Amino acid sequence: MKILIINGPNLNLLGKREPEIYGNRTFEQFLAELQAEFPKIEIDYFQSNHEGALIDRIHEAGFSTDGIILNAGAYTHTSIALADAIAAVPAPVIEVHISNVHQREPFRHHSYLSAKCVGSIVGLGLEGYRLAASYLEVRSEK
Ligand code: CA2
Repeated sequence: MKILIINGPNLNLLGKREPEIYGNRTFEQFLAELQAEFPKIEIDYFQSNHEGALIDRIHEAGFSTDGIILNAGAYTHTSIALADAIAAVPAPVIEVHISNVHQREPFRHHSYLSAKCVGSIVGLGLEGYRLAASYLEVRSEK
């Protein structure tokens, strides 16, 4: 079984800035833990600050993996193009947000992506990625 975690713009700064919102671990540290915890899943990781690069990766992984965990960062709230990419691929996509976007500014309350995703996990910190991986593992066994 193979999944891809995709992080969007500014998430390369995780663990380096704004720890009160996003925590103090880098994603690379967290990913190593996740890979150890799910030995049956090949977990790949991609981060980009560029919308087109995110779309290209969704197209690739959407036809070659058992699922995508996507935190599209601020593109969540702006990108019809990303929503179209999610809708165009057969792999299930789980939307994850580290912070509780509904407790933040009103412009973060709407996601163009949610309706195209299998489900969304928000506000549970990095734990959201773990829960999404667990869901995809259970789903692939059905
Ligand atoms: O809560 C999330 O996961 C977000 O997707 C994070 C985005 C934000 O625009 C979304 O509304 C919610 C921002 C990512 C910025 O990441 C940083 C991480 C560390 C330091 C600075 C920014």
